[in-house]
Order: sequence, then structure tokens, then C-alpha cells
Amino acid sequence: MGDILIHHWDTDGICSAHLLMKHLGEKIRNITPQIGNYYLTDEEMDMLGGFDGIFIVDMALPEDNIKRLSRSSEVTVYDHHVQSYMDFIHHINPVAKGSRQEDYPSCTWVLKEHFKIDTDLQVILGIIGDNEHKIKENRRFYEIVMKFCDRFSTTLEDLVRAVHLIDSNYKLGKKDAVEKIPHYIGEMSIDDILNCEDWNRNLETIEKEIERALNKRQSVGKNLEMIDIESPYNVISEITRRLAWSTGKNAVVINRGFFPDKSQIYVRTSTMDLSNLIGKLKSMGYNVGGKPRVLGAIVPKNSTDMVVNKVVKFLEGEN
Ligand SMILES: [Mn+2]
Repeated sequence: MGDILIHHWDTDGICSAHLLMKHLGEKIRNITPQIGNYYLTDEEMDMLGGFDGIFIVDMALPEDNIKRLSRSSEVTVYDHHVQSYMDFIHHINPVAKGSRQEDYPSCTWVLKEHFKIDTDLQVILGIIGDNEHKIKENRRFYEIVMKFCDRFSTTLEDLVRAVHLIDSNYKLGKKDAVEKIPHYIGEMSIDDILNCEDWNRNLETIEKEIERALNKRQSVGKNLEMIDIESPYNVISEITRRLAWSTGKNAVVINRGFFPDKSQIYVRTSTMDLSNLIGKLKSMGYNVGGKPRVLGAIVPKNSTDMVVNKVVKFLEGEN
């Protein structure tokens, strides 16, 4: 039944999908998982079972998803996320083989190295997509980005804005739009992206939604700010970031409106280590991920208040 390509819904995923399609030189069907899900649903798994070859880019799906797919299809993964090396598929992920994450700031860079692609706009957008201004802290890649800016008379500011425009599609939950972009992003210049009317309209919608959410903030104790919303948009990480950065306090945001049956919970702190909390919620069986200072969880709607209570207690230092 031919091949199919699965990619992450963000700029790095979209640009990686474009680069792989271009390299394969064939029209290949592409999909992104249900936006917000870092795994494949049963329906998605069933649909994929019919394909001979499955390519996955910039998406660290659970190993049991991959294992199941590999029983009926030839699976190839290109990625740069931290994950275990999988010897039962074609696994092209230098980080899984021990390379440092800083040396692979995007999946587009993995593809660039693997296929010896030029450092073109899509490769750079992948890097800026995953790192934004933080790329300044990565000396080697900041130089690569600056060289690109010189050569194409653009700026880091413009590249970051281009990334926000591309990412506006997934933030508004526009799965179809996301899946179309890999087919034409290769023909867009940086100015085409910056001037795209649809995407600029998207950004305005998102901006209004974020402001509306920030107006609902509530102080809990002296060092915690909380926002509890019901938004159909995937904007929780941006709201949490702005809440934390504007107040300097621990921030907890709950969105009960993005998934029909689940809530999103997002936590950001500048003073605590959330690793234990992440581990604890994982051991309770919840879908949780994060880094020492950021936590994201997707929990069934009827467990939301209970999980939020645990988070708040943790942040108040009672645990
Ligand atoms: Mn990525």
C-alpha cells in the first residue's frame, strides 16, 4: 500500500517532513498524530498497519507503538529526542546513540547530516523552532544561524517570528493545515512566511486568547499563580511561560477545553526541581513529561482537581 510519513506538528517536524519528502523524491502521504498526543491512538495504529514503509520524523512515540508498527511495516525513525536506541527498526537518532543533545538542536539537523543537505531555510527553521532565542547559548549553532542570516539578509528576530507563524497552525488545532505545509514550505522564502495572511491572522487569535487567559490569574499563597481555563486552543505552554516570567512566581495552568475527555496541566518554576513530582505522577499512571523546571501532564477530566492538588501541595513544599 506504499509508504507514509508521520511527523511532529511543530516547525521542526514540518520542516523535517519536507526535507525527507524532498530527499525521497516521491509524493508520499503524510500525517501528524492528533495534535497534543505524543502517542498514536488505536484508530491511527489500525490505519497505519496497512502501509509497507512508515517514516517517522521528530516524534518520540512510545516504544510499544513503534514495536507494533514494526510487525507489519518497515519502520524508519529520524529523531533527536532523548530516547533508547531501537535495534528492531531503522533508527537514525544520534542522541539515542550517545551524542550530545546540543549537537543536534533539531531533527532537521539530523536529516541534514544524514542526507548531506545544504544548510537551507528549512534546516534553519527547524533549529529556531526548537530553540528560539536560546540558540544563542549554543555557540556552534548560533554561528551557523548568524551565517545564514548574513547570507540571506535576515535576522534572528524574523526567524523566530516565522516559527511563531508556522506554529500558529498547531496552536489553533488546525491538523489539516499542518499536514499540508510540508508540501509547499520548500517554495516559501522567509518573506513569504512573514507575510502569510492566514498565519498572521492565526497569531492575532492566539494573542487574544493568551491575554484573556492571563486576565484570569489567581494568586494562591505568596509564591504561586494559577490560571484555570477552558480553551479549545493548544496555548498552555505559552500562557504558563508568560505567567511565570511576568510574576517571577511558580505557575500552574490548567486547560480543560483542548481535549474532549482530558485536561492539560502545565507547571513552571524557577526555584524548585520538579523531577520528583514528574516521577511521582508517572508512577501513578498519568501521561506526564518535562524537565527539572517544567512539567506538562494530560490527565482524565475527573482526575484533574486531584492532580492539581498534588501539584500545589508539592509547590508549597509539603511534599
Ligand atoms: Mn524537534
